[in-house]
Amino acid sequence: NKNFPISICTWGFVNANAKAGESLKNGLNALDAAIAGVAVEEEDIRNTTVGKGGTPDRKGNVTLDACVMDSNGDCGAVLCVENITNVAALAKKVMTDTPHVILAGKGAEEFGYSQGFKKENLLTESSKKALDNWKKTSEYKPIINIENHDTIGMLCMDKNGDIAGACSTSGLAYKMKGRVGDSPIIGSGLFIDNEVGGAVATGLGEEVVKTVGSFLIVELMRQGKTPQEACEEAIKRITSKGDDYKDFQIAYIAMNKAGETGAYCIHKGFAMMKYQDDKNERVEVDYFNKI
Ligand code: SD4
Repeated sequence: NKNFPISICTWGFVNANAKAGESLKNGLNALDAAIAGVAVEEEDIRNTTVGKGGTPDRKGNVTLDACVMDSNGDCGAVLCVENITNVAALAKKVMTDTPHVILAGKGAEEFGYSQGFKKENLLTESSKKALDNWKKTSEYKPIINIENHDTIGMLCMDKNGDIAGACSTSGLAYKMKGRVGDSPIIGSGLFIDNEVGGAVATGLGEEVVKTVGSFLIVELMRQGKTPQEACEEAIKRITSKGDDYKDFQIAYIAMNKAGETGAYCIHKGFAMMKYQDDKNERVEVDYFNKI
């Protein structure tokens, strides 16, 4: 099938998506390609919303959330992990090497070291300065489209047509200590059903969790909606609740079993990357708030 392989990811993460797309082209399976893709951003300290260099909580701790889901319906997640960069890979280890699906905090970290993950300082000097600056007002307000890149969520379809995904984030800047968002919550930040398709989310995690966004999108696709229609419906579930949506961004991307993709968000400024037919393209995504 000429449509395979395919890789899509949130925001303009060109290199991450190229890494996943090329890995798929070289025959890697969907799950490992997605993990390799998100690792590019986890390791890039210039990206202040994922992995090393991620923005800390208000106490100065960089705490990461990630999950993965495979085409056979297995999944793994790590919540609020410190000192380990490649948390999507760690989430896979939880899936493959423990009897559990989720590990949190110190337990996840210790498990990581036992699996050979390196202990690293994730807090950069510039993040420390930015935190000191933030403390002058301590105003907690999610910023719409942080530097036009944010949490990385990735969906891959490999040469066999199997779909898997990964999601990795440092969460919202200056969150409360211990806060966990949607990104490591299976069904909210990511969901895959290899018979139907997959979806991932980025944006204000609290609102994604309340509507179990990614699971919702996959179920809507199961009922016959295209990925685009399903993403639009999931955004409308949120925007129809009141006017609060004016102050936060949420974006979804989705892929179905036929290799069709879709994406939708609340506010202008979100893009997704799409690798298909050997091309890695940036796709500007349509949005709800047109005024
Ligand atoms: C979270 N969804 O922790 C993530 C972060 C994000 O725009 O995507 N921010 O809520």
